[in-house]
Amino acid sequence: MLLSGRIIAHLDMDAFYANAELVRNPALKGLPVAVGGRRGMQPLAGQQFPTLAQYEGRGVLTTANYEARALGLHSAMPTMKAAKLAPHAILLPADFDWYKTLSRQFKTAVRDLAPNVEDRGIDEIYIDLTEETGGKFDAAIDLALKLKAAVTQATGGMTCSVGLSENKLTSKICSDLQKPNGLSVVRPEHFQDIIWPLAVGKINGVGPKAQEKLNAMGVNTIAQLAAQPLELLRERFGESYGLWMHESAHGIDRREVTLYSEPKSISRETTFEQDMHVRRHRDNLTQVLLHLADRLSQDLARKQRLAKTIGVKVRFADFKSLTRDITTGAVVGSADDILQAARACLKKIPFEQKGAHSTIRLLGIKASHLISPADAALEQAALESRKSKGQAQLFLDLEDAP
Ligand code: TTP
Ligand code: MG
Ligand code: MG
Repeated sequence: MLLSGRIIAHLDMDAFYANAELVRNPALKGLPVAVGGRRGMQPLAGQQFPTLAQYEGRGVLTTANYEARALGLHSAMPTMKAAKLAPHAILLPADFDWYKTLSRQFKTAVRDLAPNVEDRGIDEIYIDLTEETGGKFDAAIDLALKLKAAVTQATGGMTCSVGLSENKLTSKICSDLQKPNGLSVVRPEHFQDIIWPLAVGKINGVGPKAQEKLNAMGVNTIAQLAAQPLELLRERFGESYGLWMHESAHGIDRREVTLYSEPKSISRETTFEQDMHVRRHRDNLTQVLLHLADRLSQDLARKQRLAKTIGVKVRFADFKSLTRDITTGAVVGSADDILQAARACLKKIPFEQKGAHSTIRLLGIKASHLISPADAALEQAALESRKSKGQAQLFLDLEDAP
């Protein structure tokens, strides 16, 4: 694995949900806009858009555009609190389908220019630019500017911010340094100048709890974290997390950009041509369940995964759906094991003798908490050694560091 000489970009869309609303409604341009309202909120007479002042309830904002942030609004802020700060700011309901459409569009535009993309959720990606740039930062800056322009073009005018460095960790920190519409570069020789003065919480993986604990130790900046003896960090935070913190503070991150995202779950389901009564059509349903378990087992085998959790879904005649799942404690992959787990789940569904909830129109099985057979074996071994030694720590790979 190449450790130095890589160039990795982190690209994150600016105020994503809010700017997505601006794309389809240019009249919002220049106005403070927050997303998180209730569907169906209407503008008051004489106004074009609903405002925060109209909101009552216990929701939180998903995001706010930069005009609204200037008024103090931000993601996860209780909407009522936001309404006190900026009653006249516009409040729109979230429309995830629209945001997903724009998400696909910006990712496709990037992949057309630089295909080594790792999907990190709705509004951000890592891109390995090493091949395209020969590991040269000047070339990477040129390419990053092209990527930014392509994203804006593909989304009808949305902007993004990009961080460029030798690894994911640093690029993730630095894409945030000049938002919105930023491009920030941290060459390895500038790591200490740019990154060390920042707060430890800027490291993706140092959450509020860890930050609090570090602050209590007198460690506020990344420079101060870097100055802590490794042994002390290991003692306070555990072997693997302590080592991870130490390396992070020194700009070491070996993670590669992974081009495909792991499926979180795999499921199979069938909608019946005619509704099935849970008693009268018991035999048919058993056949269907067998078939689904068999298909799911094959899907898992093809993806080389085992499941820790199996769930079932039923949709009743009145279209109400219910799911139940169980985590078996062992990993499952065979059709027999899946079937057995699915049956246990079905026992937890409150079927009725008569009426809408005695008849189903859909049956599905889902496998989740997926794990590779190799990792399953490792976990099993760790579990057994812990049992035998009593306290030995579960070995965590660096890749698993939060
Ligand atoms: P972020 O990239 O964290 O935020 P952002 O794109 O809104 O703003 P920034 O310019 O700082 O990147 O999150 C992307 C989207 O995810 C965001 O637009 C809305 C959603 N989101 C939530 O629903 N809840 C949250 O708490 C956060 C942080 C984001
Ligand atoms: Mg964003
Ligand atoms: Mg983001």
